[in-house]
Amino acid sequence: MTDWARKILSGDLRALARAATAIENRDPGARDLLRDLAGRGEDVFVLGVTGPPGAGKSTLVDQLARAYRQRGKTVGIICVDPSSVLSGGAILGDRIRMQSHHADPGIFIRSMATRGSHGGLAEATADLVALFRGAGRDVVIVETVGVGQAEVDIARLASVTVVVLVPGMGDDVQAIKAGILEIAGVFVINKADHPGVERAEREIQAMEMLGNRPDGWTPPIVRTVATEGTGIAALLGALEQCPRRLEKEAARPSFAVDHLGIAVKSLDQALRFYTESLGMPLSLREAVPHEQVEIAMLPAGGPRLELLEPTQPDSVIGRFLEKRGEGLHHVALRVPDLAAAVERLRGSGARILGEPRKGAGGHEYVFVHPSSTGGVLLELIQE
Ligand SMILES: Nc1nc2c(ncn2[C@@H]2O[C@H](COP(=O)(O)OP(=O)(O)OP(=O)(O)O)[C@@H](O)[C@H]2O)c(=O)[nH]1
Ligand SMILES: [Mg+2]
Repeated sequence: MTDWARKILSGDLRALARAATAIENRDPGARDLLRDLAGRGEDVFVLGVTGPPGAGKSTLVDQLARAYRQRGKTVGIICVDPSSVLSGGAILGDRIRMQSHHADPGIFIRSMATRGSHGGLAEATADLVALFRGAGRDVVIVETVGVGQAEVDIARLASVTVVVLVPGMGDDVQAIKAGILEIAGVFVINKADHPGVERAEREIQAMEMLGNRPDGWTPPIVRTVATEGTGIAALLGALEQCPRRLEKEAARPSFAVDHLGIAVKSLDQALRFYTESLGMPLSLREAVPHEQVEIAMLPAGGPRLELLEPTQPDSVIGRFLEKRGEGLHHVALRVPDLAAAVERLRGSGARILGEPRKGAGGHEYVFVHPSSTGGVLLELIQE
């Protein structure tokens, strides 16, 4: 273990601050550190707070941090601003807040604006959460403006996600995409001192009625006036009732084998072996015209076997069969962030074959040449 990691584990705040900066700057040294800290703090409560710009998220996070401190818990706060231009307002506001907590080592705040791709930001956020977990913060709060992918990213990191809305949004509530319903553990109507609270509540309820969550949870709706601290206790209570995403699934999406691709001369013949003789189930059989193959998918405990038969002799798979005969053609890995992975691999001189493409299921994929991977054609996939 590095000295750096040891210092962080012993509660050294300067070492923690240095690590946070290294993560934000994508300093390669942070990689080793994160490896040392990996798997620590699995029971740390990670609270996601998302919602439209100016809804009062930062003010609310401030109040929550205060409340957790009163209960003797240490807090780490990460404010993510995914707008491409550094929006002075939010970050400046957060800076001022940082100063107001300056005297309390029990609260550690970091603000991040976009650097480079959005994917990079999501990755840095996940790394910061891992850092704060490792550093033994009792609660980690991640604030992000709810725009597009950002709120989905936050939900993936968080044990529970709070969606902050405000009265008077009218049709905007409908405009908030249905996805928000799936990630919300609790809805907050902040600025409950403004008119239109009942209406906003009815609109959220109507949305909840239409939605159909796989886990059957109906997020409670809590009214707050963050500037006055009203409703914070109720919110803490609601958070305790809320089902938590287990650390195992909430952890940053990790690498996983998606499938093994096996080139065969005849799907029918191969399926006779895999399904009829061996007894494996078949989940999908379809033609993929742009790859000039017909494929069959066989679930195998998470990963799948993909059998590929060429529809043209001069296709990629056809030529592979001619040169090498039947056999393992590629290994497909699911990666947390395809764009970031491609960027990193290109930077390190790996041979990426073309640009990421969209597959039929909406996933994106790209191939890496065997000369870079240790002799196996590697397909990288992101859902
Ligand atoms: N009246 C009223 N104003 C509030 C309340 N909560 C926050 N505000 C004010 O709303 C403004 C925005 O608050 P922030 O906490 O910065 O909102 P935010 O959602 O973090 O904003 P961004 O991070 O820029 O998206 C500030 O002027 C707050 O003082 C509330 O409950 N009632
Ligand atoms: Mg804010």
